[in-house]
Parts: sequence; C-alpha cells; structure tokens
Amino acid sequence: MQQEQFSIRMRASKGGAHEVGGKHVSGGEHLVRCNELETTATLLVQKALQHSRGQADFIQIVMEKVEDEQIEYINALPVSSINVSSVEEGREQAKVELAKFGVSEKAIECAIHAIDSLPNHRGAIIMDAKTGEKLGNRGLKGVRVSRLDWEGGSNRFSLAERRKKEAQAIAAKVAHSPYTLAELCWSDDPDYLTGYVSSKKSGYQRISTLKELGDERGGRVFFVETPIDLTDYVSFLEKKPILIRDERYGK
Ligand code: WAQ
Ligand code: MG
Repeated sequence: MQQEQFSIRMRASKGGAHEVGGKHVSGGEHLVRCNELETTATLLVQKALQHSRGQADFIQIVMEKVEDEQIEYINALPVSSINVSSVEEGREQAKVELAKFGVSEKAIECAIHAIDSLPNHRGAIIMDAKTGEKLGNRGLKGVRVSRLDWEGGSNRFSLAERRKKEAQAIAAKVAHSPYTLAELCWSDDPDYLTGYVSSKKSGYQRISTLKELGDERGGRVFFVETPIDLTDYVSFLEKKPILIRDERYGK
C-alpha cells in the first residue's frame, strides 16, 4: 500500500514570530509521503537556521495529512533563460515579457514598486493586471502558496537545485489557476539575484539579474484579470494539493 501524503510547511522569522513584528527569514512548503516527513522537517529546520537573511528565533512547522483523491497532478512549465548584465536590463526584460501577457505598464510599475518598498514580505501580492491595485488586503502576510511539491518529493534534489525546483513548482501551481495571467518574482535572499516571470502561455522564464547584491527586498506578484472570485483563488493557492509531474521521476 502507498504511504499517506502529508502537507508540511515551515515559516521562520527573527525578532519574534511574524505576527508580533518579527522579520521574515524563510519559508518552505512540501507535499510528501509519510516516510519522508522526518527528512523534510530536518531540511526545513536547516533552511531556517542557516539563512542569509539571518538566523531564525521563531520556527513553525505544520504537518497535515492530505487525502490522495484530493491531489491534482499537473505538468511543469517549460523553462527558459534570459541573460542580462544589469538590474535595469533585467527589469526592462521583465516588463517586456509581462506586457505580452496583457499586464499593463501601470500594473508592472506598481508591482516593482510594491516589492521594492517593503523588505519583509512573507507571501505573495495579488494584483489587478490592468489597474495595479493590490487585492485581498493582506499586508506583509500576503498569500502563501502551499500544499505542493514535485511528484516523488523534492528531497532527491541537490541543495543547489532545490531553490530553482521550489520556484518552478510554485510557478506551475500559480499558472495552473485560470485566474492567473502572469507572475513576477525575485528572491528576498541578499545573495540571490535571479528571478523569473511566468505564465501558462510562456512558461517559466528565468531572468539572471533582477536586483542588486546585498538587497533583502524580494517578493512575488500574481497578476489577475478582474472581476475575480478572490476567496476561490486564495483557497486554491493555499489549500489545493498539487503535485507537479516530473518526466525524469520513476525512470
Ligand atoms: N507563496 C507565496 N509567496 C511566496 C512563497 C510561497 N510559497 N514563497 C516565497 N514567497 C514570496 C515571499 O514574499 C518571499 O519573500 C519571496 O517570495 C521570495 O521568496 O534560479 O528564492 O524563497 O530559477 O526567497 C527564483 C529564481 C528564486 C529561481 C525565488 O524566492 C531560479 C526565491 P524566495
Ligand atoms: Mg527567501
């Protein structure tokens, strides 16, 4: 018999928990078989304690069983890369790509400004792709995409591969919702400058430089077309268990 599947998610902060004003350090979400829970929890604790944003003093890990029949299997997005030689060029490329999916120039400006103006996001911002208005009013908490992983778990990926794989899994789940037009992301880790734009149409497009070295500002913006059933969208992002098919797995 197959082992039961569990959602396991971690959030870590410094200077107390997030809700009492602590600085967001790191988070992580996985969907693994029961026999992988312990290894996954260990890796998440390591992620929280050995982080370039600082050492966490608050770490929360939640594990919850997920019913097999609730899990939806989806394909990964095709990956491509754009190499740029400066932040300006990288952001210009991001604008060009996002405009192709119907995100207005104003919304793109609002998204970049929103990521740049706060150093402490722990979830994503949902934004109207036409007006640039932030939807949902969740402040720094944002919306955390959870209950997702690669089919077969992600413990088999090397540490070097892990960040990219996690980002590709999030992008695939986000793009799978019919509400999502496109996503823009770059890391809040001061030593990681590569980000991406993604959409169901164009796939996952890495952009080599979207911020300066040492900058702790980063985040995710999901552009949507209004009108939208926000409750339904947020519930999909947070709750719907999704496994990403990996053609290499099982071979
Ligand atoms: N759901 C929603 N927002 C999230 C999630 C999530 N599960 N995880 C992170 N975020 C938001 C949050 O605001 C973080 O501050 C921000 O995104 C950045 O998170 O080379 O490492 O984990 O192909 O620092 C992308 C490029 C790397 C990878 C992204 O993001 C590549 C990255 P980080
Ligand atoms: Mg980070």
